[in-house]
Amino acid sequence: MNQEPLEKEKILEELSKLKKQDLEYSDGRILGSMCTRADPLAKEVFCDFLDANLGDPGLFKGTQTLEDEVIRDIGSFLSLEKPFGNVVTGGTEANLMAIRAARNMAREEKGIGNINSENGYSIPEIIVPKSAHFSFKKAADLLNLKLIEADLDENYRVDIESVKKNISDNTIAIVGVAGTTELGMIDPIEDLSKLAHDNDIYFHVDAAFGGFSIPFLKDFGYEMPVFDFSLEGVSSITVDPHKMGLAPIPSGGILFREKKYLDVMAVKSPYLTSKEQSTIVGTRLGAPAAATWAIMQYMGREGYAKNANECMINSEFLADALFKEDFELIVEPELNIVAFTHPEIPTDDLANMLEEKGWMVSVSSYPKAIRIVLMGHIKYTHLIDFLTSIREIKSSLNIR
Ligand code: 0PR
Repeated sequence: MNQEPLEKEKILEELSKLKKQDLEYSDGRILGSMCTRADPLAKEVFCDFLDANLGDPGLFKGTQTLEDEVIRDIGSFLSLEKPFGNVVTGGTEANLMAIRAARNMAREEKGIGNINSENGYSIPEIIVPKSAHFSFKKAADLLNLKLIEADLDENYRVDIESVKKNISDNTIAIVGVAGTTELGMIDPIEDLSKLAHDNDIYFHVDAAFGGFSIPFLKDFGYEMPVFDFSLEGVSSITVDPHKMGLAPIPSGGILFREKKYLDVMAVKSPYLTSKEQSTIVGTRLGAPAAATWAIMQYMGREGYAKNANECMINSEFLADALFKEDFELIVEPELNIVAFTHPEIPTDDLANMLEEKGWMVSVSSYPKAIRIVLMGHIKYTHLIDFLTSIREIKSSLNIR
């Protein structure tokens, strides 16, 4: 730490040097991220709300209204007129809140996880697809739950029979994913919802990635399965503005069907302007809610539909082009993620060769494949350049 205060110019100069080491979304080289470039309007609004604290909402009533309106507006495209929930830091916190609500609800209503003189203590269980995001591992660890991973079918969607088989007296929640992290697949949410409802089990849908595209792709005639609150078994949905919602980081969304899910995890906050708090975070920045509100107004349903459609068109183009270059697609892209392997090139080697050429791809774990997330910052011209690199790699390995 410097002893003497530094001058502003010197500080900014140092910052700019380090920022130059960061990649820019607009270069089109970030191919494995679900986040994207923040819109200038969102950046401006974000800075304007940098000292608003939603942890003490009575002091920031305007910002609280913005958060409420964001949640209400997200509910409007997820078939829920009056949702309850929060703008949080991202999908991890949203999933954690959902599982915490489920855990507390099951404890309160069914006594699951209570110490009981007859049965002793049984650990509450959650059933998630094997493809679920690792945030559920954190949730299970933090909340002291047993995590059960259900098998996937041949298209990497959860196998409903495997979920059914794993239900026990200690099941406190079932999770389905609408837009899996690695492949962008949509689980059979309708079947899961029915299964959960019939068994009186909390059902959470993780639509962190798909939530801001599936509803809008329907407007363009894409056939998309139902995944939202119109299904009576769905208790909560994660949907992240900082992914396909184009909001700046950090902005996650958690929506609950009923207020009781917030109430069951509320703790008293007697000396604050709100007397109870259900969020995990205490002092809570208002800027993400305000910036998300602004970008949602700015995009409108039409803007989101156009963005989602363009991402899908690019995904289909890339998938097609790779297929013609003899790559194997893991699945037909259901959302804007393309995952592929080459029969003659080990996947890690291919990822390294692409990185040497400046392409930041990611490698999926199940199955192992190169995984490209086609966010809006990736344009057609970037894909043409990418395919040129792919051909160069093939020819350097004498593959036709
Ligand atoms: N649920 C799903 C379905 C997700 O894909 C993710 C994250 C989460 C929850 C957790 O969300 P937060 O990371 O917002 O807490 N999916 C991406 C992933 O882990 C996030 C990401 C974004 C990773 C940008 C890398 C990156 O450059 O792959």
